Amino acid sequence: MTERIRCPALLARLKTADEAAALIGPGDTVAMSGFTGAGYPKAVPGALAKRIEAAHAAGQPFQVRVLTGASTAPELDGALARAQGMELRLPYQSDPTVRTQINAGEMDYLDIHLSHVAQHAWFGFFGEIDVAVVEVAGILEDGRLVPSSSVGNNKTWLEQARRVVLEVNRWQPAALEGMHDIYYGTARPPERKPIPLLAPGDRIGEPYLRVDPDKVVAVVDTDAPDRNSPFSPPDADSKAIAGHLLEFLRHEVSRGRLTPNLLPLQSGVGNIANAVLAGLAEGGFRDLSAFTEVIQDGMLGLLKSGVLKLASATSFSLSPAGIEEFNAHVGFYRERIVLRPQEMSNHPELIRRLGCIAMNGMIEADIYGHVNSTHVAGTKIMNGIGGSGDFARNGYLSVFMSPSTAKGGAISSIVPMASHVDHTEHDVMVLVTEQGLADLRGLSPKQRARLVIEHCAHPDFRPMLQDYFDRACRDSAGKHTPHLLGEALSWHDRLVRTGSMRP
Ligand code: 0RQ
Repeated sequence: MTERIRCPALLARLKTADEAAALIGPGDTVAMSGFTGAGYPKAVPGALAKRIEAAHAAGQPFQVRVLTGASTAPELDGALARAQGMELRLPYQSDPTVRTQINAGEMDYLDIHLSHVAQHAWFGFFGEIDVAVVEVAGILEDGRLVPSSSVGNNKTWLEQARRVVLEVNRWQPAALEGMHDIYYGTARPPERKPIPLLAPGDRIGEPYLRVDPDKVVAVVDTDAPDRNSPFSPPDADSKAIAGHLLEFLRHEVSRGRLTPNLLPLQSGVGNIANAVLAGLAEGGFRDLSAFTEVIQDGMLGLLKSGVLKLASATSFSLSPAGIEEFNAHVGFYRERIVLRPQEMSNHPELIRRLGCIAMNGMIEADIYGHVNSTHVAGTKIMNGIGGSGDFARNGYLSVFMSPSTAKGGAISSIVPMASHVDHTEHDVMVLVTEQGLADLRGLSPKQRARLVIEHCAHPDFRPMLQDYFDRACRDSAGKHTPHLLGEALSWHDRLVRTGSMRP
């Protein structure tokens, strides 16, 4: 244990998870580490959930407000939600119990651009942060912290919280030490200066997190794995989507709009994103770079084969096989991977400067190119906007991808009017489904609609979309973005009433 906790003053604050959870009270705002199932605290949230359940059993109210980096795991989100312990949650989440409670109106949820979370905390928009619960991979003799498998908002949580609980997880590879780049040059407006990062692999900060040791009220020793679920192989639709996108990128290279090693890639998480990465591996590309949020198994493979020369992210979300691969070739990966705070990995200034190629999933797009990433039928949250807005608004290219139908063909992902808009027509450049790709750059709304219907819609829904568009062009009051307002959301209304968008 002293190997990981080398600071005597902090070693003296060693406590059990139950003792640490006892320092969190009803109504507290608790900021936790964790980003896409990596680097979240493994023990204190469960102990807190038990306390909350005991309080509820005794008829006492007990809920907390929970802030994180992004999604976590059943041990955190799942445990606290099952205990009815969260009054409010922010930002991105993907836990089924949390989702159910948000959609039942039992929990407040703030869905915020991931790059905004830290600064909104500095600006005081979330009120005071009572406690930070942060997983680290180790503590140095002088009290500085070796970050864990994700950085997320930890720098901000450690700075802003009144009390700090550290979980030191011996399971995290010791070799993580030195891979992080924590930039301490951020300031509030009007004192802000340019961020001196000019290439995806630049190191502009320091490898450790700072914490005021006087604020640390507990140090908890853990030895538990990240969520690290294995990936399923890409299905036919994902492969088709990846194929269209790769053909488009090759076309852009042939037109001289991209160089053969493209521009820094940002890739979302999930099945389609994995298929795109797998496609890049087979597509003849070399010496690419990634400026993204999450490093998944696929990226390790690309680094190893030389397709990618380096990757910058905020989180390291690997399967058990990925962890094994990383540990076996630590020396190689350490030189090619940088993990940063999410306000840097997702920073609009950096994404714009580097000219990222942003590739993200969507729930639906409408014929004019507005994209809904978050809400089923306009009212039910799926996960959240995550970093898709940070990258789509500021990237050199913004691509959104989805199969053209969902739920066995009952739902069309291309609709007359998006039932919720996360990315407006002004931020969306390319739409891809397994049917094809629509390059919307430089087109007016009506030109975009023709292309989206023809290239992206499923053949079962294409005639209905064409009919809607034709009648809207004829009967709409305004002819710039023609709509039939009484009918525009009728597909979603039908879905809610009958379970299908089909007539
Ligand atoms: O539901 O699992 O119950 O079957 O949505 O859909 O097709 O597997 O695709 O995993 O890429 O997720 C937009 C949700 C797509 C994701 C979204 C249902 C579908 C299925 C998943 P089931 P797929 P994906 C980087 C960037 C926002 C955040 C983001 C997302 C489930 O990409 O959360 O981009 N994006 N972050 O059945 C009803 C539709 C539907 C639908 C799909 N039109 N209507 N249900 N589904 N389309 C990462 C971070 O920021 C951390």
